[in-house]
Amino acid sequence: MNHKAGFVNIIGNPNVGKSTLMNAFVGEKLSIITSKAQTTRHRILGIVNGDDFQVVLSDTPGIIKPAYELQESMMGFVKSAFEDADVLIYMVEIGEQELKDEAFFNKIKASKIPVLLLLNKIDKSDQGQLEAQVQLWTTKVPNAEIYPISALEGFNVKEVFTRIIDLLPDSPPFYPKDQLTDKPERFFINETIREKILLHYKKEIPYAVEVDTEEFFEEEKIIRIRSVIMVERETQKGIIIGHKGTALKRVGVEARKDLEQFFGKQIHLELYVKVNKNWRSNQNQLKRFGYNN
Ligand SMILES: Nc1nc2c(ncn2[C@@H]2O[C@H](COP(=O)(O)OP(=O)(O)OP(=O)(O)O)[C@@H](O)[C@H]2O)c(=O)[nH]1
Ligand SMILES: [Mg+2]
Repeated sequence: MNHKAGFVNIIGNPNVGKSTLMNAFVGEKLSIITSKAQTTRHRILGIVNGDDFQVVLSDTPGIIKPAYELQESMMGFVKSAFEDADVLIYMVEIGEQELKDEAFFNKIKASKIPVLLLLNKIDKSDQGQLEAQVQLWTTKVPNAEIYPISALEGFNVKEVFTRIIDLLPDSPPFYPKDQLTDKPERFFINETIREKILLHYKKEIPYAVEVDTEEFFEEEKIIRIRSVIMVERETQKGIIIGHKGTALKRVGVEARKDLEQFFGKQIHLELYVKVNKNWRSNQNQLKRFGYNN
C-alpha cells in the first residue's frame, strides 16, 4: 500500500474561517477562533493521520499590510506557508472581493502547486449570491479548483479532505503518527487565555496583549499554571484587571474551564498582568514570544 503525505497550507484574509477549517479537519480545537480579525498570530500545524496518509495542515495568520514588527513577523509565517506547500488552500468568504495583499494574490495565481479555493460561510448566502461568487473567483483565479464550503457547519469539508488526499504525493510520514501538532503545551495555554481577551475586551486591547506561561507543573491530579498577560501601557493594565479585578477574574475562570477540557485534568490557573512597553515593535521581545521566522 502506498503511503501519501504532505503539507497543506491554509491562507487568506483575516476572519474568513481558516482556523475553523483546520480545527474541523483535525477534530480538535488547536487554533483559537473569534469574530475579530488577526486572531491567529502564528503558523500552527494540525496533523491528520490515517493508515496510509498523513496530512500536515498549517493554519496561518490572515493576510494584512503590516503596520508594526509583530505583523511583519505574522506575514513572515504566511510567506513560509507558500514555500513548503504541496497543496495550497486559499480561503475566501462569501461577499469578499479581493485579497488584502496583491503580491500574495499574484503568487497564488502563478502557483505551480495545486490551489483549492474554498469559498467559505455559504451557510450565510443564497443560491444566486453563491453562483455569482463562484463565477467571480473562477475568473479571478483560473488555476484554482473551487469548492463552496461551510467550515462551521461541516458542509463539503469531507469532500475537500478527500480531494486533498488525492493530490498528495507518495511519501513517508513527516511526523510520528500519534503527533497532532508542532506546538508545545504552553502555547495552547497562552492562546486559550488570549482568546478570552479577544472575546471580552474592545478596540486596541487584544492587539496590545501577549500571554506568556511562566510555570507549568503537572501533578497527579492537577496542573498548576502561572501565566503573565503582557500589555504595552499602564492604562491597558488597569483595563485588563477591571474594577476590583472582576474582568481579569472572568478571563481566568473561562480559560481554566477550556484548559481543563483540553488537558482532561483539574487546572489551577494564576494570572497576573505586566506592562512590557512596546513589545509589539521590539525584535528581541518578539523572538522570545516565538515570532521568529
Ligand atoms: N457563518 C459562518 N461563520 C463562520 C464559518 N467559518 C468560520 N466562521 C466564523 O468566522 C469567524 C472567524 O473564524 P476564524 O476561524 O477565527 O477565522 P480566521 O480566518 O482563522 O481568522 P484570523 O485568524 O483572524 O485570520 C468566527 O466567528 C467563526 O465562527 C462558516 O462556515 N460560516
Ligand atoms: Mg485564525
